[in-house]
Amino acid sequence: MSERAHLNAYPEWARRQEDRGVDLETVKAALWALEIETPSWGYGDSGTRFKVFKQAGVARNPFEKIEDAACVHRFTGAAPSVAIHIPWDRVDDYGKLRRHAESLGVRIGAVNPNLFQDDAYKLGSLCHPDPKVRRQAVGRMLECVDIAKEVGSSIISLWLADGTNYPGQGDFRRRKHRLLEALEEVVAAMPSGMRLLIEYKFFEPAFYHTDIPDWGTAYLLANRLGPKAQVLIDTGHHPQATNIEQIVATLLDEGKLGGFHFNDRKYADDDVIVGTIDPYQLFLILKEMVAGLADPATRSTAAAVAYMIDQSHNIEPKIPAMIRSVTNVQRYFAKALLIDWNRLRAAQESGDVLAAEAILQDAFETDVRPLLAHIRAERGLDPDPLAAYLESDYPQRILARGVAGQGWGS
Ligand code: PSV
Ligand code: MN
Repeated sequence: MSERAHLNAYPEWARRQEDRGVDLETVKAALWALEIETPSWGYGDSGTRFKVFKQAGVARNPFEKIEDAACVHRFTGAAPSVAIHIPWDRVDDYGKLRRHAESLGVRIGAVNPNLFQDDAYKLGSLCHPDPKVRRQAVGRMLECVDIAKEVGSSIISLWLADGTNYPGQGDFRRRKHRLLEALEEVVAAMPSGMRLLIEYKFFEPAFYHTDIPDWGTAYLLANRLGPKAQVLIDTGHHPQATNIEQIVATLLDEGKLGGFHFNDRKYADDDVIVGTIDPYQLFLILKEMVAGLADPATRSTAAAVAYMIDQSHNIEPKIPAMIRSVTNVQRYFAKALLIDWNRLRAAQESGDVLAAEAILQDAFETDVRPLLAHIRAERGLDPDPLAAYLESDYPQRILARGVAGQGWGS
């Protein structure tokens, strides 16, 4: 059923929610405050380590990737920024890239230094035993700081692929010291207002150890680096069954949650569309954000959290996949906004385990499609962004690009 059909259900839906005491104006404002950044690399060709299936119409350069990101924003109204990856998105004139984005109604968001594809990084980058290689990697990060200044971005987002393949190959503590020293230099070069978000991942590409494997290590580094550094949670970067929402709550409470990379997975870091495998987990993560936004103690940290998509669409069409990702995050955020917090607190305080759990289920099970269709229509958007995209001339128009998409490493 098209999302459009849900528009008619809104008046009745709204009455029911208001009867429950929901303040719909607050819910709507919170929904539009949710801005979801899409990644430039999601508009290029990507694949698994076995095969990149090239698609017709895929963006051929950073300018076209931004055009596609702007298209996602035009249809969803909720994705006003695009993350870039250096060197994949290296251009001669970043002012031109910035103006290009702005002319299309979007802005450039997080700048991601890529420290994993140069031959020099075989044994690591910022943790490499050779100071010359470390210098090269710090240089890449400083380049990203300059790019961020030029494009008007306030976020450097670091995923460090460093690690070792065999016990004994490296010295954990020495590598940690090198990493901290390198990041101290980067943070010192960042202007005030710019943040370094430190991502962690417990495996890949190294087989034995990873230098920033978990949130504890990322938090430790962020703490040592001071207020400009925070942690980034990529939902696909945890061992199975990790309680990610608890990590969200803890980092928020410590003022150290900086952002998310959303994606979903069944097995490892699959990078499939957020909300397609474990929507309840996404809801529980966003519940912690809703709680954090409501609490004066965590509000400013929560309000500055960057919500970013980090996915790799290998077999599905890129732009529709991105539209669905954005609307999925909106959907589960909307459900989290409907939690009856007063009843939940009362159930928690009185030890009513079953009631507390049922209150969350009640919000999760609420069909929010009438609400989302309505707020889009109120803003002059189509209630069904994906259908509207497919009916537009954009999918046809981009076919003129041919099968020449920019891909990993190019
Ligand atoms: C690594 O798996 C990661 O999550 C990092 O965020 C990278 O920037 C991104 O994927 C794209 O390779
Ligand atoms: Mn990521």
